[in-house]
Amino acid sequence: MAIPVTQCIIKLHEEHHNLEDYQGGVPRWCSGCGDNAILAAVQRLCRDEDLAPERTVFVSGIGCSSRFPHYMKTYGFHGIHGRAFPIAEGVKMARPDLSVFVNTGDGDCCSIGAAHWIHAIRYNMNMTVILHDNHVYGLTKKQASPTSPMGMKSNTTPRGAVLEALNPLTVTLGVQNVSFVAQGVDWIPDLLYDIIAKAYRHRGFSFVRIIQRCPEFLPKMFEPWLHDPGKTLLLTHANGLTPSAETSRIYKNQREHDPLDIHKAREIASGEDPIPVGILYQNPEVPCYEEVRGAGQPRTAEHIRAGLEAEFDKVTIWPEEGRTQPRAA
Ligand SMILES: Cc1ncc(C[n+]2csc(CCOP(=O)(O)OP(=O)(O)O)c2C)c(N)n1
Ligand code: SF4
Repeated sequence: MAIPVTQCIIKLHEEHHNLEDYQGGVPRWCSGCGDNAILAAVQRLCRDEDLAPERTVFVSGIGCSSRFPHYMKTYGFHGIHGRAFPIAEGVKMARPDLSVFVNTGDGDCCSIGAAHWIHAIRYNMNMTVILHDNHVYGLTKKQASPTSPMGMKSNTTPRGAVLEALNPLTVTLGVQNVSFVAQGVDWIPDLLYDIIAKAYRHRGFSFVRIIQRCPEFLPKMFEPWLHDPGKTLLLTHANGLTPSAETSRIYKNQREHDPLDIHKAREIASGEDPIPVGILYQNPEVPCYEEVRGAGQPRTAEHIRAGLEAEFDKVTIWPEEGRTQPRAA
């Protein structure tokens, strides 16, 4: 029997998601916190990509930024401090078909989670990683983080930070198997969206550092960049970002940069003033760990039991005869 046209239209409409389908709890972030802009960009991306909420997972560690999964109406895992990456890797290994996002702060990723971060880059599992870099520990009220600039006063550095800041972009670009590195700032929403969208569409570990304002503890930190568009270096390329005419009218300081060129990417990444914004590096050829390992194969209870038995047999000391192998059947 033919389906009436009106029913077809209703069905199509039902299958398309709108912004509300991704909006979870009301954010508790301070007003003016850059995390709000990141959340808006990500929800827009989910809507535009029509991601099925039940097949999308946001994983985080601990921190203000790590509250992100609560504000998404998808699956989520608000993990433990610094451990977002291994949790996300486990999810991806078990269910490579899911869209996996990681939200992590500069303390969460670059301090307590640094070892996991380095290995996650090398594993190159297909996930979109958003580093909310506000240069400070926000949740625990203003301690210095590894990305705090030298001289920054905080509760743990009352006379000013004495070490040069760690640069998350150059670190990521220095690890084997790096496949995607980009940088955005929370106060240019259209570029923020374009960068996160590029990252999401990349097959592999997409690392996006977003310079994020924390008006509560560092209200003046990014003021010079907010007031002077010339202090932003826009990276443009046919394989990277193509800014709109409106954006180009404001951000005239532009540089053509091919994201395939890792040497230039490293050089650009080491500059912090002007802040480079755009796609620094992308190599779609790097293999993903979950593909190399054939993750996500259908496994029955019998498969799992047989695998466990085989593992246990390797280390079993059989009491009679001091055998270490089961008696042949
Ligand atoms: C094992 C452990 N150590 C320390 C803490 C305390 N702690 C919670 S969040 C945090 C830092 C958060 O800073 P960041 O990752 O930069 O996120 P932000 O709050 O700035 O978004 C710390 C030290 C903890 N929860 N667990
Ligand atoms: S303390 Fe800073 S990082 Fe945390 S919610 Fe407030 S503005 Fe955002």
